[in-house]
Amino acid sequence: TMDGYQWYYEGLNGWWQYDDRTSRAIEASFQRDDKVCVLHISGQEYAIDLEQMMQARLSDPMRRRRIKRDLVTIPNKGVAGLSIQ
Ligand code: V3L
Repeated sequence: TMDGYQWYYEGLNGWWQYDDRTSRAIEASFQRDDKVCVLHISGQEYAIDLEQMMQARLSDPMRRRRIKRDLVTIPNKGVAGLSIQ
C-alpha cells in the first residue's frame, strides 16, 4: 500500500512505527505535499511537520520528536509503543 515504506517517530535508542491509521494519514499528507498535518494520536493532538520532519504536541510544543519515512524492513522498536521482543 505504501510501496514498502512506513512512518516512524523517534524513541530512546531507536524508532517506533506509527500505528497503521496514523501512518496512512501522514502518507496522504506527504503525497499531497502538505507542510503539516494535525492528528489525534492516543488521546493527544500532534502536529506532524513534514518540512522539519518532527512531531510536536499541540498543547506542549516542547515535546518534539524526530520522524522519518523509511523502509518497513528497517530495525525498529515496535508499533506505537508495543515492543517487539
Ligand atoms: N504514537 C504513539 N504514542 C506516542 C506517539 C505516537 N506518534 N508520540 C508520542 N507518544 P510526547 P522509549 C513513546 C507517546 O512526545 O522507551 C513510545 O511509543 C509516547 O510513547 O511527550 O522512549 C513508547 O510507548 C509517550 O509515552 O507527547 O523508546 C514510550 O514513548 C507519550 O506519548 C517509550 O518509548 C508522551 O510523548
